[in-house]
Amino acid sequence: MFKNLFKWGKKDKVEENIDMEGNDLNKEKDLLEEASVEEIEDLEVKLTEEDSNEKKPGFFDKLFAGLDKTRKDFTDKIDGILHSYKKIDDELFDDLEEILVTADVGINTTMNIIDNLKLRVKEEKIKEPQAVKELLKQEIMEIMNNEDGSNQLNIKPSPAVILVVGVNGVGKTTTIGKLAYNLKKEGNKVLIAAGDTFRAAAIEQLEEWGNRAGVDIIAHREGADPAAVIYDGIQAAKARKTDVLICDTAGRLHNKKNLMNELNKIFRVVEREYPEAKKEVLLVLDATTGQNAISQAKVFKEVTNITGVCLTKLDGTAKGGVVIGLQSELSLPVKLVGVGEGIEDLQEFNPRDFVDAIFN
Ligand SMILES: Nc1nc2c(ncn2[C@@H]2O[C@H](COP(=O)(O)OP(=O)(O)OP(=O)(O)O)[C@@H](O)[C@H]2O)c(=O)[nH]1
Ligand SMILES: [Mg+2]
Repeated sequence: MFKNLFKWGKKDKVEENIDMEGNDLNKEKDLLEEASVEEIEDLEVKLTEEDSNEKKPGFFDKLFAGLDKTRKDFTDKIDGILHSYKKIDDELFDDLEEILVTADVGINTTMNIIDNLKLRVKEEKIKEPQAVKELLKQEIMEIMNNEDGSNQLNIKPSPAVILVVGVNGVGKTTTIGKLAYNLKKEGNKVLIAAGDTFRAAAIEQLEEWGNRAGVDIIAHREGADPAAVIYDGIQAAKARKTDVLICDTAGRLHNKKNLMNELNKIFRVVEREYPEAKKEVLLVLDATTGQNAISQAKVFKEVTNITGVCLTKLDGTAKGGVVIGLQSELSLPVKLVGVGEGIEDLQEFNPRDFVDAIFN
């Protein structure tokens, strides 16, 4: 079942073996091969069962505030354009098209939206430029519509395992901390596996988040085999009857062979050791990178079966339109959005709320 999720056959498309910072990853490959998955070394289990008393602000308020820049760049511009026209003509549609493209909606999606708009304006005999705004909102809503509930994490019934993947610095570790916190608050028993063993600092950062969220971490030392960490995480999750095991992974450049080998090995361990668990492969993307996030998603989609996306840093960007492109152009459901650096700044994604927030 799980093995079908991953298209191993395509991994040989990625050939280089140097990471983003130019490090030779063959070194780590050797390390990976030395350590067998069954080897349990330096198992470090930290128990922290503190509960956080922090108050959770309203869901929509946070999303609304987080999307402030996107809304300004997007809706304010649309309002400006629509106000400047006395009648609906091709030029108006060209201007709208430009706004959508610069908001990182994606060319194909933009074309679809504009074509549908033109059709509706004609069919419904709409004359007033301002009326186009509501139509545009409806079209965007339509294009993002996922009524099958695929925007929700597929983690019920428990147990579940969430593998968090993505390139350097997109916000994987931060997202894991926030997600662990949210899931725990919802009454789940949560465990985190520190699968990014590339840097000692990565393990420490995750431990810090684990402390904040009041969730235990399974970690090995720096340089250990990530698959062995995940193996231990699974054994601990089983022993403790954990509902959700969240696994961090190293974030070196996505199109490098060694990273794919590493993910491959992790996936095999999960498949073999935890067949009964629901699986999510969550790709974390940084919204501020706009079309680059879309490119990363395409590459990851080629080598693994991504089941959902977490789009981070929506608070710091006007590129929130990238959500629309991901959902419609790549058919990748956005499941979570990061709207700040705090522990409460991760939200479940709901297309309707999103469109409401950017069209407010
Ligand atoms: N403003 C904002 N910052 C975020 C968000 N999510 C993550 N960050 C910040 O992004 C930076 C990188 O986050 P990490 O979680 O370390 O990213 P990573 O993907 O684990 O990075 P590597 O482990 O180096 O691959 C940190 O400074 C985070 O605080 C978000 O939703 N909003
Ligand atoms: Mg990290």
